[in-house]
Amino acid sequence: MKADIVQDSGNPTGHGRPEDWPKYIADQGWENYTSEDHDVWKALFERQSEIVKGRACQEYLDGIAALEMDQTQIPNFAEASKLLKAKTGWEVVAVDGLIPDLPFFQLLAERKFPAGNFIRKPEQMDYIEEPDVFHDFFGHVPLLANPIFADYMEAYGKGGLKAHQHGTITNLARLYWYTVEFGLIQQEDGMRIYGAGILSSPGETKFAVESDSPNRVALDLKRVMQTNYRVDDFQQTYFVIDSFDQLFKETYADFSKLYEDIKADNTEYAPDDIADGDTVFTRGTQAYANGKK
Ligand code: HBI
Ligand code: FE
Repeated sequence: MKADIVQDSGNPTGHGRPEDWPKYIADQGWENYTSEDHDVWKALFERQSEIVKGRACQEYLDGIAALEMDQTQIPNFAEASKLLKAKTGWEVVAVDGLIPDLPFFQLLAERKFPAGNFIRKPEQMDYIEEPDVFHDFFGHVPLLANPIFADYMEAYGKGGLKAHQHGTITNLARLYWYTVEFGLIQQEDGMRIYGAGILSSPGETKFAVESDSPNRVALDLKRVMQTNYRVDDFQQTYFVIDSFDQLFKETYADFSKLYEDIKADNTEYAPDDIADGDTVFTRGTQAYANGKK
């Protein structure tokens, strides 16, 4: 049952071997950050660490504490990686911005998380399109200190290399979107957030758990892989897991059969659809116009 995640990391379909790919890992250039850059980090960190209280899942908050994240300056990836590596074997490497899918998957498969080395400008405090160091580090890195989530991310990277061979990266990318970026988790205390796209956005952090507008639906692998998503606004549907154990178990499998089913089925859901068979936590009113998050 683990073929998807452990097989060949090379890919024979025209992209060559990973070792021949251009090197996307960049210098963080930590000493080049200006005091304005560090001030942006500090302002974002102060604001968002208040907002995530009571809204982020416990594992995420534990990660923030475990990594001893510095509120006052942009983290140094090499330093932070020492603590992270000791916990789960993950490290944070710097990239200049978005990198192509295959090297992205390859890095995850090697337990290297690519984080943007730049930070947004003061006028972009609420929204930025490209993943910067605040999104990547504040949003993604804390959960990499959780052993189960750490395994999930590695498995996702390996699954990505495999999906490339099936021509199903679009489907697998939706899984990443609706879990790693925009996932919710039902915990004892209530509905909580684990998705980094939410946790790095002050507006969406409140919206995702408090608004009546979006749908909240139990995660189903095939359903998620058939669902389009919005990149220009808050999500209209969030998918909810029970636990990281559940997430890992559902996805630590050979997706070959699932991909065949999805191709045969040819169903696509819109971002605001409720599908037959959905386990619905809350059905949204969808009557909102947020503008950009
Ligand atoms: N590159 N730096 C960076 N960060 C991402 O989150 C990222 C990427 N390249 C591709 C990508 N994400 C997605 O297309 C994959 O989830 C499919
Ligand atoms: Fe992200």
